[in-house]
Amino acid sequence: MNAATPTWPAEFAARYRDRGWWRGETFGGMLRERAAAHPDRIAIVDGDRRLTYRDLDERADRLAAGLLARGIAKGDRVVLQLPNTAEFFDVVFALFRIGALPVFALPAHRETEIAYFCAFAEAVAYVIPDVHEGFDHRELAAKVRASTPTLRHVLVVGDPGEHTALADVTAPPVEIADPPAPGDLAFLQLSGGSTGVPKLIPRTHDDYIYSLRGSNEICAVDADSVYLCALPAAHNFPLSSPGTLGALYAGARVVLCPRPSPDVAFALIERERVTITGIVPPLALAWTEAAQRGGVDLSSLRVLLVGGAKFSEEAARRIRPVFDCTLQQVFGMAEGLVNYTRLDDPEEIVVTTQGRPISPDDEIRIVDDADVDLPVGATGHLLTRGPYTIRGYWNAPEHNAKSFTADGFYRTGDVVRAIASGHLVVEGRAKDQINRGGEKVAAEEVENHILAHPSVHDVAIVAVPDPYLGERTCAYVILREGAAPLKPVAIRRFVRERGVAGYKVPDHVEFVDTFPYTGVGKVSKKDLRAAIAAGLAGR
Ligand code: OOB
Repeated sequence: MNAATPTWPAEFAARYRDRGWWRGETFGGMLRERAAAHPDRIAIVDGDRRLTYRDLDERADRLAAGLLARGIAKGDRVVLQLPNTAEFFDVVFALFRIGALPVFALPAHRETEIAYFCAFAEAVAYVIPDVHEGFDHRELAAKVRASTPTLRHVLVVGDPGEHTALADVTAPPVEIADPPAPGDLAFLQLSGGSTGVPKLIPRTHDDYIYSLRGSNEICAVDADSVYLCALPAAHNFPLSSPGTLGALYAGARVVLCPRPSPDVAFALIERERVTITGIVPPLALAWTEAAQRGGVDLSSLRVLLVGGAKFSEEAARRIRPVFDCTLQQVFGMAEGLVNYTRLDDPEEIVVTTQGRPISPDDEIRIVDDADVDLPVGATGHLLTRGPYTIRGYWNAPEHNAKSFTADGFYRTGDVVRAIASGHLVVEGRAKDQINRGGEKVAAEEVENHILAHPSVHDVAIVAVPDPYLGERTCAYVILREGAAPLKPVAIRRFVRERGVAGYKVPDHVEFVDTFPYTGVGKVSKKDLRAAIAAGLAGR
């Protein structure tokens, strides 16, 4: 890492090693070891395809050799935008072996986001499906390639069109001259963000593998587990909590679910005897309703993890009776800290809290607006530091100065309280972000898109409560003087046509004459939210 990307100070790194959290493992080595220990066990199930640990190991080796032959080298960034398919793991492990860094884009991202990731990360390659959910990623890739000088390769799973087929990149395995060390970066994850553009989260082999090991222990994942990857594989929750990588670390089986709807997911749970999976609260609601209708055998399921957004107590109470399995609430963040309720926690704790940290070395501070620590039980801002929480974003010194304290605590932007047992209850959020059922929308990012509309004078994006998603987005728009009236759909279309992920398009648009302003002349989102709740914003 370089000066612009802070890492753990030497004394912290030494402590995390001494205590056995960082054990000097790498992802490349981990797969090699599992493949040697049980080559014929199934690692990945993707539809009718079943890859053993030996298969996955060999595929990673051949692809690593092919990528090296094309000049992709240690430290290079590769934007990865693949759905839940076996190739996702081929590419990830091939890059891990080389020490090139995947940048984990989501399938929903579109041209604006992808062009930004490629440019900001100075990516040398972009890996895509041909067509996914009706969207042709090859066209998008052609545009991004034309505008990104560093981008030398577009690799396509399926029909490559004008680009290169991933299947043609393989080569006979070679010895990797300079493999990554355990303390090196493994990948860049995306931040949910609250700023104009997403930030990149640098995670190392050592720190991430520790979070997997800790998660496996807490969720009782072992070699006999079967993990269903129902959420987009690139997201931190299904990747590591305990997720697909946790399952592979344990030598368990990963079943890839192309879509998380109950019909698709339940059929796979039944067919593959899935024991554990992780979903966001809106899906938990849909799954609970569907499970109550019966007709499928979900008896193999032992643990249902729910997180990414606040899970209501009422919905949480229904999980055990309906699924006859244990609920684990997960409150995590791609920046690091992950909290789980424990398998042996009393039901009251499981349904009313969002869990406690993985590590005894996770430091938690709950502070007021002036960074003063509050007494236990008081609600305040959550700050955290620990063996798998980053000390800074990738190449973002200005953000880092705001997002981290001088002594390295990450400002999560979450407002929480702790109970005596150390379990945290998420009470709200101080960051300017909307949590749309686990999908994070940075208000400023969408506001900037809307401000580009020639008729728009000002805009504020706020969350409005929603029974299903928890929150939806509402754009309050002030038009320029003299501008012709617009319909909400015109704003929504405008945002979509700027090439952003669909979940960022505002759910509602309201035209108003003025905003409530704070004392210093900033739009008061607090007042705006209150006005929405009272049904009379700006009118
Ligand atoms: C997970 O990661 P991100 O990076 O997409 O989002 C993190 C943010 C948190 O700071 C918090 O605001 C919110 O998502 N959040 C929750 C929550 N879990 C996450 N808010 C309330 N209750 C929860 N249970 O979302 C993520 C990463 C790893 C595991 C699970 C979730």
